[in-house]
Amino acid sequence: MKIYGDVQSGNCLKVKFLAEHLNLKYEWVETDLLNGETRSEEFLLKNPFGQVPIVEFDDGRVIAQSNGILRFLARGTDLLPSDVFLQAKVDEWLFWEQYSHEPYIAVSMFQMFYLKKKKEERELWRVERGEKALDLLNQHLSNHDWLVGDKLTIADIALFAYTHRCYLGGFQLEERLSVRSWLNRCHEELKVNTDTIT
Ligand SMILES: N[C@@H](CCC(=O)N[C@@H](CS)C(=O)NCC(=O)O)C(=O)O
Repeated sequence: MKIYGDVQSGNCLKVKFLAEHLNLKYEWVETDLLNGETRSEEFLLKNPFGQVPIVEFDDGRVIAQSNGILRFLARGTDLLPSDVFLQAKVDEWLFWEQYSHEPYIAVSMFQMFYLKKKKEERELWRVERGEKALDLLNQHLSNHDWLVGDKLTIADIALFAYTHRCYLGGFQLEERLSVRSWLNRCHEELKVNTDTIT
């Protein structure tokens, strides 16, 4: 299988972390966002949404949308519980991540990291919502080790991806101790380079 992605993008890193954790064989195809590679005619044939990540299987079939890819690749493993209620709890976090976390944290990161804006040039309304998302995460993790159940799931992987590098979007975790401890637990499980923790 091929994973098309940009190594700086949390949405793409989710898929990389999962593939490595499950020891899946894959070829990484680095795709340059800023040079419009996701909007080329050739790429749009694979994914009309014009975005990474995508996975392309040997038979040419393609799946887009990071959290949908996680769900597909994690099926049958502990990372996606077989219990349907727990699966729905995982989905709660996956949908929340895309609607209430990623648009604020990831887009602030995009503005600072890719567009080289200063911290004070971020959009205030977006920053406020990002801060709220991190507070909510901290609150939940103050009495849970993992987002769902008692072990790592794709909910943790999805939320870990942007949270562990949120400092790149000007967010801080110093006082969010429960998030920090959870990030360390995720790091231990995923063996991600720890120098990215704030
Ligand atoms: N909801 C999508 C979002 C994907 C997304 O926003 N991808 C960005 C990189 S993080 C992208 O490919 N941007 C390039 C573009 O829109 O042209 C997912 O979770 O996969």
